[in-house]
Amino acid sequence: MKTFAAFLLVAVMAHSATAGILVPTTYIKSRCNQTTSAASGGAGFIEWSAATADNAETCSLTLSADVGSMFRLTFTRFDLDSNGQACVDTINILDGPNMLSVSKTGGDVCTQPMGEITTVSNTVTISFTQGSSDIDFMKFKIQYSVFRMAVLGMCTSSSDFKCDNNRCIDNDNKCDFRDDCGDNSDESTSDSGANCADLSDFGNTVSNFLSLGLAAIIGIVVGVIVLIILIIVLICVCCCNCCRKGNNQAV
Ligand SMILES: *[C@@H]1O[C@H](CO)[C@@H](O)[C@H](O)[C@H]1NC(C)=O
Ligand SMILES: [Ca+2]
Repeated sequence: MKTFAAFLLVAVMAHSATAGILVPTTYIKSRCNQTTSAASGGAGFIEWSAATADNAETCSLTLSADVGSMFRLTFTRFDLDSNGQACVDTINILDGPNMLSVSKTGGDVCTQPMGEITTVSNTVTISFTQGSSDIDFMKFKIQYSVFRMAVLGMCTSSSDFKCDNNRCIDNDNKCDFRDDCGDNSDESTSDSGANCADLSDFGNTVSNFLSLGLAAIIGIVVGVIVLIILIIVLICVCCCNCCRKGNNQAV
């Protein structure tokens, strides 16, 4: 059972690594003032720039999804620059043409992310003005997911996963350690839900092992090594006996 849990962990990590690569990061600066399409049910990250030190530059990026789709945005990083009184970097988010959230002003809020943002339209625009010229390009990171609402309790696409909150997301975004539904039901371990692998078994095994203490762990490790050496010696002895027998018969 424990080996199985370890196997599952490796499988899940391999899956999420691939899923992580498949989820694209779009840099606003390299798509300055452009519109880019977002796959229906898909997900990705938005960042300001791969690396830059440009001063006082404004760029916006519009993500456009199929009609009927909506966006869920959360910040996984938020670290705008401040001059002590106000944030010198500005981030604005528009739902279709409507301004949704604007950067707060005031010294200490520049590192406090805006809450979760859910659009009602199928386009979202992120506009950013870099107010300072430092080399810090890690200003913010937005995780987005595109979802549709289920119709009569059903998702329209067979490759969709239905969240508990009636949103439909792409199956690929299930069990990838990111909350794409908004209620985290795509990461649920329950059989009737997303049925993601339960890693707590493996965690318990590891913590039980570590709680044994150093002496016990060394004891177990030495024991295992001795056992392996014994097995190797036994195999060698057996082989030698067989060879001798074989040689004797040949003579
Ligand atoms: C993008 O739009 C902003 C604001 O409308 C403008 O100030 C900026 O010069 C534009 N940048 C480019 C590269 O088009
Ligand atoms: Ca997910």
